[in-house]
Amino acid sequence: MHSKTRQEPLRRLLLTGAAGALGRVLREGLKPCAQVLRLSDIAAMAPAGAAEEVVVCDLADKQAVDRLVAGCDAIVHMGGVSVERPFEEVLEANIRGSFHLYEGARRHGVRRVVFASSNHVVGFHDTCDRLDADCARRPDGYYGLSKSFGEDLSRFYFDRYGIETACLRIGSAYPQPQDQRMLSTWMSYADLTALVQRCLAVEQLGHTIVYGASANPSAWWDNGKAEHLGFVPRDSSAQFAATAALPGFAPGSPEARYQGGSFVTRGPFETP
Ligand code: NAI
Ligand code: 15L
Repeated sequence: MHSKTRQEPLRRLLLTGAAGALGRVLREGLKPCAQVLRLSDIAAMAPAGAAEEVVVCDLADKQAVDRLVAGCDAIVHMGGVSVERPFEEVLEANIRGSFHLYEGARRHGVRRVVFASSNHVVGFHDTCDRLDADCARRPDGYYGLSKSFGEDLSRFYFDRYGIETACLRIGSAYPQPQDQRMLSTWMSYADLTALVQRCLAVEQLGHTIVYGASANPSAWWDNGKAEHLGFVPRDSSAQFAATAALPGFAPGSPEARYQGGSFVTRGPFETP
């Protein structure tokens, strides 16, 4: 049974990563959720439209993030390094960046965050495993570790300061699956948008971990412990299974064995 939803739109909602692939989708999809949408990224964004504010900001800059968060009621945090990269890059954008964001939320009275975590927090689980929100975390690289840190960070800020967070362990959010693995991990843009909207609207969010996937036949993840969100995916990868021959990993390879796919063998990026 999912909790009631609040009727009033937020006054000001901050969306980080607004220049990114998912940020550009949510820039449109979140318009009904707030009177003003504050859009931020380290990269240039399209000019502000009606009821929008555009702020270029490096998440690694604590003072800039503090100014960015001031005046916001909630945050959808999509910004940061979004693939497996050297630790130093991940440290600045994702680990320091999420710390700066939560410190800003604490200082400025933000009460809710929707945090873009990732399936790579559990990427070294076997593709035969079916996972729920309480499974052991098995990060599959520095990127997955940074998202695992974000999940712990947000839990701490909930337990200590009551700031609610939904951690979205997003699978593969693209217009359509790009390989066999994505028949299990795919999430449509419409389902992603609906999930973020639910996380903003429910009255009781607490600290929730939810897997971001459409209603795929070969799903690996169980959202039974996130039922209070009332999120019901409408799309499914089944529509793509029989079409073009989607590439797959070599049987028996680590990429085929583990849920993280190609991430499990990237790195270690040794610098001379
Ligand atoms: P993306 O790479 O297109 O967008 C990320 C944005 O963050 C970029 O526009 C980039 O400029 C910005 N950014 C990077 N470093 C920054 C910094 N130091 N300060 C401020 N902004 C910075 O990634 P995408 O695909 O849009 O993903 C959005 C979020 O969702 C990311 O956090 C990613 O880790 C997460 N995610 C995405 C999945 C997907 O299938 N697209 C799956 C799982 C998680
Ligand atoms: C992620 O976390 C990445 O941000 C995205 O680009 C995809 O690689 C996705 O995981 C995936 O596992 O397909």
